[in-house]
Amino acid sequence: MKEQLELLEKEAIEKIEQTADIKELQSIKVAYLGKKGSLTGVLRGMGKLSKEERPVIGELANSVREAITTAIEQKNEGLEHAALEEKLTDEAIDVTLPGRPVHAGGPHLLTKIVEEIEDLFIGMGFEVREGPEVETDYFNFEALNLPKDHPARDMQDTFYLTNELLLRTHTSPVQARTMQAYEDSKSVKMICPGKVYRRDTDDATHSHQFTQIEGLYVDKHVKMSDLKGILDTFAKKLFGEDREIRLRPSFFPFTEPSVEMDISCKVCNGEGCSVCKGTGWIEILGAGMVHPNVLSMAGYDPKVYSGFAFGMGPERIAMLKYGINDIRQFYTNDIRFLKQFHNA
Ligand code: 2U9
Repeated sequence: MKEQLELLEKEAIEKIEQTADIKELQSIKVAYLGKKGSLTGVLRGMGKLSKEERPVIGELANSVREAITTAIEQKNEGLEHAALEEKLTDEAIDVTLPGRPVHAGGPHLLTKIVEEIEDLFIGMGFEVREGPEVETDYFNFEALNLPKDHPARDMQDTFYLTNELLLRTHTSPVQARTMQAYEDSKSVKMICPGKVYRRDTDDATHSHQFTQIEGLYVDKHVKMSDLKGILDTFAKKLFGEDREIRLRPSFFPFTEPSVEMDISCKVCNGEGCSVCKGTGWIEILGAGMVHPNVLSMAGYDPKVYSGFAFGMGPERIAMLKYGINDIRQFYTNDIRFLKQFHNA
């Protein structure tokens, strides 16, 4: 039995050293030291030994168990350490490697243009107000001197939710609401950006939904020259100090007199080219002195109060500024188009 125990120890130690797998190591432990293990098997024969031999074999058996247990623990430690090393190398992060590019988004070009224009007018003392896109027929049309069945309504056809509710065709109702809200007629100096709707078929220059920024200044003694001053400052700040503006007579139901504002063409500096269709001028916005009907409907006495108003389309301004030839690109969310302006 002594030889058996020594052979068993030698054999166990060999197997322990050869194994490279923690699981296999576990099965070796069971195979040798387990309840049904070979060491236990040998020891079952202890009964046949003489009483002299029993303590000797008993001690040898314990030292064999010790030796095998120690060998298994050391091997296990070694294997766990090796596994950790491997894990550390596999998962080692080479901090010198460049990080994964984080694609930072950016404001949509339209948002940038609207905020740029807002900042210009805030700088001239205008407050920014917003209002509902679903409007009543009264505030979208009647309050703007467009009574029911007025032909000019056809130029601003829109989407109706009911006979009285519609998607606003301009942001003017916000100005009308603001004036109406003032019990005692107070001066109003505001701009109103926002989405507006027209029942138009989308093409390169028309979209059923687009953006507008309108402005209104109502107080005592507001004159056309005030409007011209504000518009000249706006144009020079947005398009460049070297740009000239010109006002051309026009018509809007809610302003009288009405004008279109042009700026001198940057490409040909006023000589005339394809961009300005040979005119040397590029139309930017419409404006005018607030129509007395609009003032009185809002509770302002047109003999005491006067005002000017203007309206522009940020898409058009962005298309001019960046040479964009199709208004639909603002809404089709093509990242190749949008990301061009992230750092613009
Ligand atoms: C009130 C009184 C008057 C707003 C104005 C324009 C001229 C104008 C166009 C710009 C681009 C429409 O989207 S567009 O084609 N708008 O030219 N808008 S005056 O006049 C007002 C507004 C509110 C109470």
